[in-house]
Amino acid sequence: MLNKQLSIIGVPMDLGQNRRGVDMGPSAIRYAGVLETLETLEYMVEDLGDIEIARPSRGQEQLQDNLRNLKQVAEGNEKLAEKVDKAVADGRFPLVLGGDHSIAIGSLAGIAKHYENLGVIWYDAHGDLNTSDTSPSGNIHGMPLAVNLGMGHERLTNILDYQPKIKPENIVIVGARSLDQGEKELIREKGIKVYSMHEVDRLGMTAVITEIIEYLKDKTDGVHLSLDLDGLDPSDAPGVGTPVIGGLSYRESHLAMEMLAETNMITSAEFVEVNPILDEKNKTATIAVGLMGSLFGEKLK
Ligand code: HAR
Ligand code: MN
Ligand code: MN
Ligand code: MN
Repeated sequence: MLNKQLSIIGVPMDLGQNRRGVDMGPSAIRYAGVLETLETLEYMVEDLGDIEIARPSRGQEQLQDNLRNLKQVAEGNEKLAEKVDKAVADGRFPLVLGGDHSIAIGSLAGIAKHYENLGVIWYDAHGDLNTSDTSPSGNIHGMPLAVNLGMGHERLTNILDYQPKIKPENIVIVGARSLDQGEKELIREKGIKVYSMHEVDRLGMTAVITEIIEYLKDKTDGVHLSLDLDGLDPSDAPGVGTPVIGGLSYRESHLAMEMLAETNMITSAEFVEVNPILDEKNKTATIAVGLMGSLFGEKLK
Protein backbone atom coordinates (compact mmCIF):
# COMPACT_ATOMS: atom_id res chain seq x y z
CA MET A 1 0.00 0.00 0.00
CA LEU A 2 1.11 3.58 -0.60
CA ASN A 3 1.93 5.73 2.40
CA LYS A 4 -1.48 6.89 3.66
CA GLN A 5 -0.17 10.10 5.24
CA LEU A 6 -0.03 12.80 2.59
CA SER A 7 1.30 16.34 2.83
CA ILE A 8 0.18 18.72 0.13
CA ILE A 9 2.47 21.66 -0.56
CA GLY A 10 1.52 24.38 -3.05
CA VAL A 11 4.20 26.38 -4.84
CA PRO A 12 2.81 29.46 -6.63
CA MET A 13 5.96 29.89 -8.70
CA ASP A 14 5.88 31.51 -12.14
CA LEU A 15 9.36 33.03 -12.24
CA GLY A 16 11.05 30.06 -13.89
CA GLN A 17 9.57 31.11 -17.25
CA ASN A 18 7.94 34.13 -18.84
CA ARG A 19 4.20 33.52 -19.03
CA ARG A 20 2.26 34.71 -16.03
CA GLY A 21 -0.56 32.63 -14.53
CA VAL A 22 1.10 29.34 -13.59
CA ASP A 23 1.43 30.76 -10.06
CA MET A 24 -2.32 30.15 -9.78
CA GLY A 25 -1.86 26.44 -10.47
CA PRO A 26 -2.05 25.32 -6.82
CA SER A 27 -5.40 27.11 -6.28
CA ALA A 28 -6.81 25.71 -9.51
CA ILE A 29 -5.83 22.19 -8.47
CA ARG A 30 -7.35 22.67 -5.03
CA TYR A 31 -10.59 23.99 -6.59
CA ALA A 32 -10.63 20.95 -8.87
CA GLY A 33 -10.99 18.87 -5.70
CA VAL A 34 -7.64 17.36 -4.89
CA LEU A 35 -8.28 17.10 -1.14
CA GLU A 36 -11.74 15.60 -1.57
CA THR A 37 -10.45 13.08 -4.13
CA LEU A 38 -7.66 11.88 -1.88
CA GLU A 39 -9.81 11.82 1.25
CA THR A 40 -12.37 9.67 -0.56
CA LEU A 41 -9.50 7.25 -1.17
CA GLU A 42 -8.96 7.19 2.60
CA TYR A 43 -5.72 9.13 2.74
CA MET A 44 -5.00 11.31 5.73
CA VAL A 45 -4.30 14.56 3.95
CA GLU A 46 -2.69 17.59 5.51
CA ASP A 47 -2.61 20.71 3.36
CA LEU A 48 0.42 22.78 4.29
CA GLY A 49 -0.77 25.68 2.13
CA ASP A 50 1.48 27.57 -0.26
CA ILE A 51 5.16 28.43 -0.05
CA GLU A 52 5.68 32.18 -0.15
CA ILE A 53 7.33 33.26 -3.38
CA ALA A 54 8.92 36.70 -3.47
CA ARG A 55 7.80 38.72 -6.46
CA PRO A 56 10.32 40.93 -8.26
CA SER A 57 8.75 44.38 -8.48
CA ARG A 58 7.50 45.41 -11.90
CA GLY A 59 10.36 45.96 -14.29
CA GLN A 60 12.78 44.27 -11.89
CA GLU A 61 12.60 40.83 -13.44
CA GLN A 62 16.09 40.03 -14.49
CA LEU A 63 18.00 37.84 -16.84
CA GLN A 64 21.54 37.51 -15.54
CA ASP A 65 24.00 34.97 -16.93
CA ASN A 66 21.10 33.48 -18.93
CA LEU A 67 19.20 32.66 -15.72
CA ARG A 68 15.89 34.47 -15.35
CA ASN A 69 14.98 35.53 -11.80
CA LEU A 70 17.71 33.35 -10.32
CA LYS A 71 17.50 34.89 -6.86
CA GLN A 72 13.73 34.48 -6.40
CA VAL A 73 13.69 31.01 -7.94
CA ALA A 74 16.55 29.88 -5.68
CA GLU A 75 14.97 31.35 -2.54
CA GLY A 76 11.55 29.84 -3.26
CA ASN A 77 13.13 26.46 -3.85
CA GLU A 78 15.11 26.65 -0.62
CA LYS A 79 11.87 27.15 1.31
CA LEU A 80 10.21 24.33 -0.57
CA ALA A 81 13.14 22.00 0.03
CA GLU A 82 12.88 22.54 3.79
CA LYS A 83 9.12 21.84 3.85
CA VAL A 84 9.47 18.71 1.76
CA ASP A 85 12.46 17.50 3.77
CA LYS A 86 10.39 17.78 6.94
CA ALA A 87 7.40 15.97 5.45
CA VAL A 88 9.58 13.02 4.40
CA ALA A 89 11.42 13.01 7.74
CA ASP A 90 7.99 12.80 9.44
CA GLY A 91 7.18 9.72 7.37
CA ARG A 92 4.73 11.47 5.06
CA PHE A 93 4.26 11.32 1.29
CA PRO A 94 4.92 14.78 -0.18
CA LEU A 95 2.56 15.84 -2.97
CA VAL A 96 3.77 19.12 -4.46
CA LEU A 97 1.50 21.32 -6.61
CA GLY A 98 3.04 23.78 -9.06
CA GLY A 99 3.84 26.24 -10.23
CA ASP A 100 6.31 26.02 -13.06
CA HIS A 101 8.70 23.08 -13.29
CA SER A 102 11.61 24.97 -11.69
CA ILE A 103 10.08 23.81 -8.38
CA ALA A 104 11.41 20.31 -9.01
CA ILE A 105 14.73 21.75 -7.84
CA GLY A 106 13.40 22.29 -4.33
CA SER A 107 11.21 19.24 -4.11
CA LEU A 108 13.99 16.86 -5.16
CA ALA A 109 16.47 18.60 -2.85
CA GLY A 110 14.14 17.85 0.06
CA ILE A 111 13.31 14.31 -0.99
CA ALA A 112 16.53 12.85 -2.41
CA LYS A 113 18.55 13.22 0.79
CA HIS A 114 16.35 10.51 2.34
CA TYR A 115 17.28 7.93 -0.30
CA GLU A 116 20.44 6.22 -1.50
CA ASN A 117 19.07 5.72 -5.00
CA LEU A 118 16.01 7.79 -5.69
CA GLY A 119 14.39 6.96 -9.03
CA VAL A 120 12.74 9.76 -10.98
CA ILE A 121 10.02 9.45 -13.62
CA TRP A 122 9.98 12.70 -15.60
CA TYR A 123 6.65 12.86 -17.46
CA ASP A 124 7.09 15.80 -19.82
CA ALA A 125 7.16 17.03 -23.42
CA HIS A 126 10.56 18.50 -22.54
CA GLY A 127 13.80 17.17 -21.09
CA ASP A 128 14.38 20.08 -18.70
CA LEU A 129 18.06 19.25 -19.05
CA ASN A 130 19.38 22.66 -20.05
CA THR A 131 21.99 24.66 -18.19
CA SER A 132 22.59 28.38 -18.59
CA ASP A 133 25.15 27.42 -21.26
CA THR A 134 22.69 25.50 -23.43
CA SER A 135 19.31 27.12 -22.63
CA PRO A 136 17.71 28.91 -25.58
CA SER A 137 15.50 30.94 -23.22
CA GLY A 138 17.22 31.50 -19.88
CA ASN A 139 14.08 30.02 -18.29
CA ILE A 140 14.93 27.95 -15.24
CA HIS A 141 11.89 25.69 -15.72
CA GLY A 142 13.83 24.21 -18.65
CA MET A 143 16.73 23.28 -16.33
CA PRO A 144 15.58 21.39 -13.18
CA LEU A 145 16.59 17.90 -14.23
CA ALA A 146 20.13 19.09 -15.08
CA VAL A 147 20.28 20.95 -11.76
CA ASN A 148 19.36 17.76 -9.92
CA LEU A 149 22.24 16.02 -11.69
CA GLY A 150 24.51 18.68 -10.20
CA MET A 151 24.83 20.75 -13.37
CA GLY A 152 24.24 24.48 -13.40
CA HIS A 153 24.51 27.45 -11.09
CA GLU A 154 25.75 26.66 -7.58
CA ARG A 155 22.83 28.62 -6.10
CA LEU A 156 20.51 25.97 -7.59
CA THR A 157 22.58 22.79 -7.51
CA ASN A 158 23.62 23.13 -3.89
CA ILE A 159 20.26 23.64 -2.15
CA LEU A 160 20.36 21.92 1.28
CA ASP A 161 24.16 21.72 0.81
CA TYR A 162 24.58 18.51 -1.11
CA GLN A 163 24.82 17.46 -4.73
CA PRO A 164 24.07 15.78 -7.02
CA LYS A 165 20.56 14.90 -5.91
CA ILE A 166 20.03 12.07 -8.37
CA LYS A 167 21.99 9.75 -10.64
CA PRO A 168 21.49 9.63 -14.41
CA GLU A 169 20.88 5.87 -14.43
CA ASN A 170 17.91 6.31 -12.06
CA ILE A 171 16.04 8.72 -14.35
CA VAL A 172 13.40 7.90 -16.96
CA ILE A 173 11.86 10.58 -19.18
CA VAL A 174 8.43 9.83 -20.71
CA GLY A 175 6.59 11.76 -23.41
CA ALA A 176 9.52 13.79 -24.74
CA ARG A 177 9.01 15.50 -28.09
CA SER A 178 10.79 18.84 -27.72
CA LEU A 179 14.44 18.43 -26.84
CA ASP A 180 17.11 21.05 -27.48
CA GLN A 181 20.43 20.06 -29.04
CA GLY A 182 22.35 20.42 -25.76
CA GLU A 183 19.77 18.25 -24.01
CA LYS A 184 20.10 15.49 -26.60
CA GLU A 185 23.86 15.50 -26.14
CA LEU A 186 23.52 15.30 -22.37
CA ILE A 187 21.05 12.41 -22.64
CA ARG A 188 23.55 10.51 -24.79
CA GLU A 189 26.55 11.38 -22.64
CA LYS A 190 24.85 10.41 -19.37
CA GLY A 191 22.91 7.44 -20.75
CA ILE A 192 19.55 8.73 -19.53
CA LYS A 193 16.64 6.49 -20.46
CA VAL A 194 14.07 8.28 -22.62
CA TYR A 195 10.70 7.06 -23.88
CA SER A 196 9.92 9.76 -26.42
CA MET A 197 6.58 9.89 -28.22
CA HIS A 198 8.16 7.68 -30.86
CA GLU A 199 8.64 4.83 -28.36
CA VAL A 200 5.18 5.36 -26.85
CA ASP A 201 3.66 5.16 -30.35
CA ARG A 202 5.63 2.06 -31.23
CA LEU A 203 5.40 0.09 -28.00
CA GLY A 204 2.20 1.42 -26.47
CA MET A 205 1.91 2.80 -22.96
CA THR A 206 1.41 -0.61 -21.35
CA ALA A 207 4.81 -1.84 -22.54
CA VAL A 208 6.49 1.48 -21.77
CA ILE A 209 5.36 1.51 -18.14
CA THR A 210 6.10 -2.20 -17.74
CA GLU A 211 9.67 -1.54 -18.93
CA ILE A 212 10.07 1.49 -16.68
CA ILE A 213 8.95 -0.48 -13.63
CA GLU A 214 11.38 -3.27 -14.53
CA TYR A 215 14.20 -0.75 -15.11
CA LEU A 216 13.75 1.02 -11.76
CA LYS A 217 12.44 -1.54 -9.34
CA ASP A 218 15.62 -3.28 -8.18
CA LYS A 219 18.04 -0.38 -8.25
CA THR A 220 15.99 2.29 -6.49
CA ASP A 221 14.79 2.66 -2.90
CA GLY A 222 12.08 5.17 -3.77
CA VAL A 223 10.64 6.76 -6.92
CA HIS A 224 9.58 10.37 -7.42
CA LEU A 225 7.02 11.15 -10.13
CA SER A 226 7.51 14.60 -11.65
CA LEU A 227 4.50 15.13 -13.90
CA ASP A 228 4.50 18.17 -16.16
CA LEU A 229 1.00 18.60 -17.58
CA ASP A 230 2.52 19.58 -20.94
CA GLY A 231 3.51 15.92 -21.29
CA LEU A 232 -0.14 15.46 -22.23
CA ASP A 233 -1.43 16.58 -25.59
CA PRO A 234 -2.71 20.19 -25.57
CA SER A 235 -6.12 18.95 -26.75
CA ASP A 236 -6.48 17.26 -23.36
CA ALA A 237 -4.40 19.69 -21.27
CA PRO A 238 -4.60 23.14 -22.88
CA GLY A 239 -3.77 25.12 -19.74
CA VAL A 240 0.03 24.97 -19.92
CA GLY A 241 2.63 27.61 -20.81
CA THR A 242 4.61 25.67 -23.40
CA PRO A 243 2.21 23.31 -25.20
CA VAL A 244 3.66 20.90 -27.76
CA ILE A 245 1.36 19.03 -30.14
CA GLY A 246 1.53 15.27 -30.53
CA GLY A 247 1.50 14.43 -26.83
CA LEU A 248 0.27 11.72 -24.52
CA SER A 249 -3.48 11.36 -24.29
CA TYR A 250 -5.48 11.52 -21.11
CA ARG A 251 -6.27 7.81 -21.51
CA GLU A 252 -2.59 6.86 -21.84
CA SER A 253 -1.71 9.00 -18.85
CA HIS A 254 -4.54 7.58 -16.81
CA LEU A 255 -3.34 4.06 -17.62
CA ALA A 256 0.24 4.97 -16.73
CA MET A 257 -0.90 6.25 -13.32
CA GLU A 258 -2.98 3.12 -12.67
CA MET A 259 -0.08 0.85 -13.53
CA LEU A 260 2.21 2.80 -11.22
CA ALA A 261 -0.43 2.58 -8.48
CA GLU A 262 -0.43 -1.21 -8.77
CA THR A 263 3.30 -1.32 -7.98
CA ASN A 264 3.19 0.93 -4.87
CA MET A 265 6.63 2.14 -5.95
CA ILE A 266 5.94 5.88 -6.03
CA THR A 267 7.10 7.58 -2.82
CA SER A 268 6.64 11.27 -3.73
CA ALA A 269 5.10 13.28 -6.57
CA GLU A 270 4.62 16.70 -8.07
CA PHE A 271 2.17 17.99 -10.66
CA VAL A 272 3.38 21.14 -12.40
CA GLU A 273 2.83 23.73 -15.13
CA VAL A 274 -0.97 24.09 -14.74
CA ASN A 275 -1.75 27.61 -15.97
CA PRO A 276 -5.40 28.56 -15.28
CA ILE A 277 -5.18 31.74 -17.40
CA LEU A 278 -4.48 29.67 -20.49
CA ASP A 279 -6.92 26.91 -19.52
CA GLU A 280 -10.48 26.15 -20.59
CA LYS A 281 -12.79 26.05 -17.55
CA ASN A 282 -10.16 24.52 -15.29
CA LYS A 283 -9.89 21.47 -17.56
CA THR A 284 -6.16 20.99 -17.03
CA ALA A 285 -6.36 21.19 -13.24
CA THR A 286 -9.28 18.76 -13.34
CA ILE A 287 -7.21 16.37 -15.42
CA ALA A 288 -4.34 16.73 -12.96
CA VAL A 289 -6.67 15.73 -10.12
CA GLY A 290 -8.02 12.84 -12.19
CA LEU A 291 -4.48 11.57 -12.69
CA MET A 292 -3.77 11.92 -8.98
CA GLY A 293 -6.84 9.83 -8.24
CA SER A 294 -5.45 7.09 -10.49
CA LEU A 295 -1.94 7.39 -9.07
CA PHE A 296 -3.29 7.06 -5.55
CA GLY A 297 -5.22 3.92 -6.34
CA GLU A 298 -8.79 4.83 -7.30
CA LYS A 299 -9.13 1.68 -9.39
CA LEU A 300 -7.75 -0.56 -6.64
CA LYS A 301 -10.40 0.45 -4.15
N1 HAR B 1 13.63 23.59 -23.70
C1 HAR B 1 13.07 24.90 -23.66
C2 HAR B 1 13.87 25.81 -22.74
O1 HAR B 1 14.79 25.40 -22.11
C3 HAR B 1 11.61 24.85 -23.23
C4 HAR B 1 11.43 24.34 -21.84
C5 HAR B 1 9.99 24.35 -21.47
N2 HAR B 1 9.91 23.70 -20.21
C6 HAR B 1 8.83 23.38 -19.58
N3 HAR B 1 9.08 22.48 -18.71
N4 HAR B 1 7.70 23.74 -19.82
O2 HAR B 1 9.12 21.22 -19.21
O3 HAR B 1 13.57 26.96 -22.64
MN1 MN C 1 8.93 20.31 -17.42
MN1 MN D 1 7.37 20.60 -20.21
MN1 MN E 1 -9.32 3.34 -15.45
